Amino acid sequence: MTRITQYASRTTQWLAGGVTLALVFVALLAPLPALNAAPQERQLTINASRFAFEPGTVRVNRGDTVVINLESSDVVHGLYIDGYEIRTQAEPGQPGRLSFVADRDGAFHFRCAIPCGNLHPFMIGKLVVGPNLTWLRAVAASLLVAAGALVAFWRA
Ligand SMILES: [Cu+2]
Repeated sequence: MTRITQYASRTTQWLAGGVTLALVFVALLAPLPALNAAPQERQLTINASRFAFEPGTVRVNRGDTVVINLESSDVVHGLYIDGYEIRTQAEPGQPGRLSFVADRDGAFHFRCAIPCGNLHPFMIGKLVVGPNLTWLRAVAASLLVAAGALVAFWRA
């Protein structure tokens, strides 16, 4: 090996190492919309009153087991989740409960399932099921580290 190819090979090695490290940092530090690691049980309380749900939007990670406690503060309300086709209902003092695994990505409307007044059709909330980004990032970081190690080994 001439001195120049030796130099070139060492430079490539440093570059590969640097790029790998940078990618690992990007994978780990990019802004996280949700800080939850593995799929977990999420207990959510949603309050229903004419003619809204509070909170109106709930976010979970795909794979989470979601338990919704529905409370009503005025009349009988229902909660039906589009796409998951499940429902519960509640009246004051008698909360409803719903449990499911959020196994589908996307945004799903949930709506009141029991006529509760003139604005009942507009009583709608949103369930957002996102990918488990923390988990994906951990996997990506591990793969990159493994790839970096392989490159270093192959170059040595
Ligand atoms: Cu209603």
